[in-house]
Amino acid sequence: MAVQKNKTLGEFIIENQSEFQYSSGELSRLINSIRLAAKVVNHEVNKAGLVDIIGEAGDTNIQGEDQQKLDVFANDAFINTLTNREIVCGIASEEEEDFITIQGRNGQNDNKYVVLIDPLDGSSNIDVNVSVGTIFSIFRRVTPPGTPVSLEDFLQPGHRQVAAGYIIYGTSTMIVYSTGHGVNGFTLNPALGTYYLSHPNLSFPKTGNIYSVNEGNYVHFPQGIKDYIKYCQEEEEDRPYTSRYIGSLVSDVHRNMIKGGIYIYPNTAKDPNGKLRLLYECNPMAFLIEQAGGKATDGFRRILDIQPTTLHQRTPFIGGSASMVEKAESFMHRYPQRD
Ligand code: AHM
Ligand code: MG
Repeated sequence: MAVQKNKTLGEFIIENQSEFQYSSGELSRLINSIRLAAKVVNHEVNKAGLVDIIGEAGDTNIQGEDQQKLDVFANDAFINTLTNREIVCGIASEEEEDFITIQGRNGQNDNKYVVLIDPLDGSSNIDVNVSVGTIFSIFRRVTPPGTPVSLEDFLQPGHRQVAAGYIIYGTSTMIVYSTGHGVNGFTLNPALGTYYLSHPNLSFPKTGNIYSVNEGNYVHFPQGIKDYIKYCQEEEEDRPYTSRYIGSLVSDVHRNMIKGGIYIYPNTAKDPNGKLRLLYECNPMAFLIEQAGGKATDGFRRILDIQPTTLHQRTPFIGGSASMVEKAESFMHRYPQRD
């Protein structure tokens, strides 16, 4: 892959600002803020292994400050950064029951964008030193600027996203995002604290040989998914496929985007709508997957066309290389659609 040497995320944002549909610099500043908050969170996530030395969440640290759980820390870091800079008019987070309205200093907020965020996805992986991520989704508000945001600003179908992305805190820390003009990935040089364009124009291979699903739940899966998993395991020219499941949506999708593969989190008997959240997990990942040439569905509907009805609603999710997702859908369609 020919990568233009040394292009930083900051330079990239400035150079590509004119691509944004309503270019006023606001979206650029917003992505810049996310980049900064991600550095703060990255620093903290990197210290997670020292928890026995510097103390558990709930303890008091050496400076007399209370230790926070990392997902709470990440939530505060993103919310504080976006709030202090008055860069958005509202935020919804996996960690907050209700959306947050951001007041401007003069009591009025003229910003156009709302952000929906999962500050630390896959946080159960932290204790065992496995990659975690942050996922974000950005919409233009539908209510008039200057008025307080309302629920309808957040309950927009995913195809209206103006930008979405994730941060992966892995062997390297990366920001991968899209403003609707393809997907680009930037890797953090921790020595300099600078993100460099490392993965320009990321695109999902049309097909692949990796399937990612928590097979421990197999007995509870819909019959269509069970049949598709059997198909993945059959001995054929290009099969059986390889099974890879990290249990961290960002990491599993990131790997599949580079290598080609499918990620599945279906509905189960226990969780009739699956586990993943539509607004700050599935929508932004589906936006990125589509921008990278892949597909994302709930088995019957395009994820980005689902009209949300509640902030924390869940949805089954199948996303990845287009031809693999189409194949999985074809198995789902052999059985009646769930309600
Ligand atoms: P979380 O938001 O509580 O971290 O849950 C979301 C995560 C995804 O990152 C991951 O793909 C999935 O849950 C794993 O769930 P499971 O352990 O049921 O396979
Ligand atoms: Mg999550």
